[in-house]
Amino acid sequence: MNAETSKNSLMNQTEDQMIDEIASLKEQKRIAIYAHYYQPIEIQKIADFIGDSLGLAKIAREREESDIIVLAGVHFMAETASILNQAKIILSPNFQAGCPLASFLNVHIMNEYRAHYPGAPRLAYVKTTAETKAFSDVCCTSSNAVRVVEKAAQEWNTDTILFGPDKNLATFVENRTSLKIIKVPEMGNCPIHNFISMNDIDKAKKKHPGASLLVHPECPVEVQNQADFIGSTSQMLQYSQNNPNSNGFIIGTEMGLVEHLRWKFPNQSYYPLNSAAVCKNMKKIDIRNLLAAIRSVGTPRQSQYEIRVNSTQAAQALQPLERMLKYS
Ligand code: CIZ
Repeated sequence: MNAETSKNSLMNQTEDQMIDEIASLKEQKRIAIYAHYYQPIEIQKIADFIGDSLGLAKIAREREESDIIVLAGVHFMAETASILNQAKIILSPNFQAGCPLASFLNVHIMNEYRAHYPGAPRLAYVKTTAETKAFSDVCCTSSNAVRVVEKAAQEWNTDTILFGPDKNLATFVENRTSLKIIKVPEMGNCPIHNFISMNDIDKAKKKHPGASLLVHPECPVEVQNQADFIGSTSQMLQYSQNNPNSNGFIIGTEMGLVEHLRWKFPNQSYYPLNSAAVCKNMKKIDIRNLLAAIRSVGTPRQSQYEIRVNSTQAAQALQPLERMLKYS
């Protein structure tokens, strides 16, 4: 099927037909679909694995059954999967799915801060480009940031850490350690989480009295301070399973996680802290472009969907990721 025929046939198919075709093609071509918790729920429902970025990258490393992975998530997630799985083919259904937070930090900015704090380790949150990771000493995710920072401080024998790019996660870490956390840059933030406000908490608590408030550490610190629990997506999921509350849970993160929890745990009640917390980049992946990526496998069009971090950069970026895995 050439590109034009493929496009035309996609335009004429219903969503159910496309989902059936995805299911049969991924069997035939031995392709695995990995989806982040922030993906549209219809993508999560057809995925082989759902998780946070690190969880997905680790599964890709452990699983042998497929050498081709379609990563339904934003660009840095596909890059991370490529760094950790150089022998596998990683496809992204939409190269336009970027991450505004990752754009806050680059090698030039890191270098400027480094000049002021030459002995401090450079810590890159997982929401960074492969290039930034390659220029860092250690990576972290929102679930292991505190532990990783403490271990890095010990290894570098310093009390100062260069931490980028999320200022709210940096404050979260700073408040839980006695270390000096330098935000690189000062104002880096995820617009979806940073937009969640105290007003949202007032409204949600009035509407759902008695519900537990779970928020992501990328939310502003005043919002974090009101929470019953602060954690990453997978930690929020775990918390709600370990601490059932008949009055439900108010979830302070991107809407995809709320939809995931409602789907997987229908006996509990989950309410968004702000239902406008929708990452438009995550939602750039849809059934149509996912099918187009899967159809491309084994054709000349496959290269249009491939994300491959080159081997030199991957080897450099692997070190901070491996260091994180060792620390956490
Ligand atoms: O690590 C991830 O996937 C992100 C970006 C957030 C989270 O809490 O899972």
